[in-house]
Amino acid sequence: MRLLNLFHLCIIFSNGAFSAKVRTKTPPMGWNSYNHYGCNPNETIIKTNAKGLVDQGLLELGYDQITVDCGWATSYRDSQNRLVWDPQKFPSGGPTLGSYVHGLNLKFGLYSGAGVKQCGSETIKASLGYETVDAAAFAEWGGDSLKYDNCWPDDKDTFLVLANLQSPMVQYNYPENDPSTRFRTMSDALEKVSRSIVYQVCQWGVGENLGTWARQISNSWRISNDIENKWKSIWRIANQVVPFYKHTGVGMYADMDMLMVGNSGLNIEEEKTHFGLWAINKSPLVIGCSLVPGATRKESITILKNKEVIAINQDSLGKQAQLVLRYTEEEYDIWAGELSSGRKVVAVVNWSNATKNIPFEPIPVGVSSASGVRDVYAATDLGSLAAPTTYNIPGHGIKLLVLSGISAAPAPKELFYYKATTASLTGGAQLVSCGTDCAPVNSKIGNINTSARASFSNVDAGGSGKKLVSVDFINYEVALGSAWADGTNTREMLISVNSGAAKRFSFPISGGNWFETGRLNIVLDGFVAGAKNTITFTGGKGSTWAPDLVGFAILG
Ligand SMILES: *[C@@H]1O[C@H](CO)[C@@H](O)[C@H](O)[C@H]1NC(C)=O
Ligand SMILES: *[C@@H]1O[C@H](CO)[C@@H](O)[C@H](O)[C@H]1NC(C)=O
Ligand SMILES: *[C@@H]1O[C@H](CO)[C@@H](O)[C@H](O)[C@H]1NC(C)=O
Ligand SMILES: CC(=O)N[C@H]1CO[C@H](CO)[C@@H](O)[C@@H]1O
Repeated sequence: MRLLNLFHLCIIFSNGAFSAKVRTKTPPMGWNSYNHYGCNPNETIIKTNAKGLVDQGLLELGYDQITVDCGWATSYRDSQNRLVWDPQKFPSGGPTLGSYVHGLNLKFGLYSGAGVKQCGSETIKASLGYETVDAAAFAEWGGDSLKYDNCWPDDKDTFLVLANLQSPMVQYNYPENDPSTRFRTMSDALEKVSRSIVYQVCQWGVGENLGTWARQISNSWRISNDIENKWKSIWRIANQVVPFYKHTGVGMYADMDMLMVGNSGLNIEEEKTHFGLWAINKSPLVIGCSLVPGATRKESITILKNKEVIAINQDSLGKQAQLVLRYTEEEYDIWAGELSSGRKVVAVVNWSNATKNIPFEPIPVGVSSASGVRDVYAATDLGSLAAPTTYNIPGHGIKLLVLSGISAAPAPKELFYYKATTASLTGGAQLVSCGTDCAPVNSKIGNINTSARASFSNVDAGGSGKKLVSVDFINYEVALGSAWADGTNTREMLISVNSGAAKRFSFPISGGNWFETGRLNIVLDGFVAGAKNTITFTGGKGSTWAPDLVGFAILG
């Protein structure tokens, strides 16, 4: 026992003192019952999908985990206090199903939650208070991973319904410790069993600083409310994952939720964009459609089987991509990330619903030239790249490129920085002091809306015309409850140079709370030479707030 602990310590330290044990070097891949079958899995469903996964050649591509999501257990525990597989839905029992899954060379994924009951049920038991006995059972049943959900965080149902008028099943305002004790308790219990069980936290990003605590106790962690089978979910989750590059790495990944590819809510271009964004951000790739042969359209299966996209996701560096540049009115983003062997992945995302010619410059992604440019979805080599170019991208489509033979471009220099503290404010806009937070200024301007402005005068842009500007902002509008309706996690700001036409920008989530700064790179035009410019920031949308503003840098 003592030896085992020392061994664990070594592993922990070799990956940094504040990281979870690496149980999966690359993002987990597999299939999960929830997106297609809801909280209603059964033995037939799991077996036919497991077999379908193997028969359609998905196992050999890396999809090696089959997870039975919510709904598998009963409303009672057995005489040893263990969870019980529902005998109606799983007549052969869980361990036998585990053997079947293992017999197909697949891993057996289990599901429970850090609450009294499972999601989607008024009665089915989850693991809160029974972590030790449940972890032991998961190991004994041959479990290889555990998705650990966040429903019914306590049993004060009636009280909560009366007091807060919210569903006791899903409590977005449930007070979470930092790190969350409920999720750490299961992590500790899994450490003590003799089986390596990949721990997949599904806490939805309730509370603050998820990336900071979740990476210490788990191998992946859900960053947001559930994906819906709709295009708007892709935009929401892409905006939510942006700051997590600070926390992800080998063995610890931000989970953008299970894939909707193949569930018919997205068209083929949208499915490619969805799969591509999940891949570059190193999200687990967990198939959520039916893999019963013939049940899902062939084009969707082809997307899921794209070896080159999978290779980007499974790259040995485990590095999440970053949002490099955003053009909101032109409706596109440039994302980029590092891959092994000095390569880079670049994604140009067309958020508009029309086909567009979208300009792409290599310098902002840190490339002065690349001798190899692979258009991943077209499976075509585009030759080399050393100058700005243009890509024709379908509506809601993605241009996914892998650049190799790269000669790096030096990062653009920060010529001037303008702090929130130097702005003149109108309307309700207010300077807020943040102590040591709101880097690098330690203050921010809040309450910016369409009737409030922050203006910076005597701005030197290092020359006239178009400039690359990095806006330091704070947005922690995580849109948990509102995600189901039209709620958005982005905040809009209008920015104008020298009283020219204002441009609108959508700001993503910036960090883990209302005091962690994020940086969005944008291009502004209309500057004049010398310290003679005025830049004005104001709200971009009706009665909603703009992001808080920390400052901005002019790059050159
Ligand atoms: C599993 O679910 C499917 C689809 O709902 C149903 O046809 C089948 O009878 C169920 N099997 C069991 C064992 O419950
Ligand atoms: C594209 O978006 C515009 C504006 O949001 C909308 O009016 C139009 O109906 C959409 N077209 C398609 C083909 O979805
Ligand atoms: C902007 O915010 C202020 C409070 O700071 C509020 O009084 C005003 O009504 C808001 N404007 C709009 C258009 O919502
Ligand atoms: C950056 C950008 O243009 N964002 C738009 C992307 O698409 C979604 C939905 O399709 C819009 O809501 C955003 O405004």
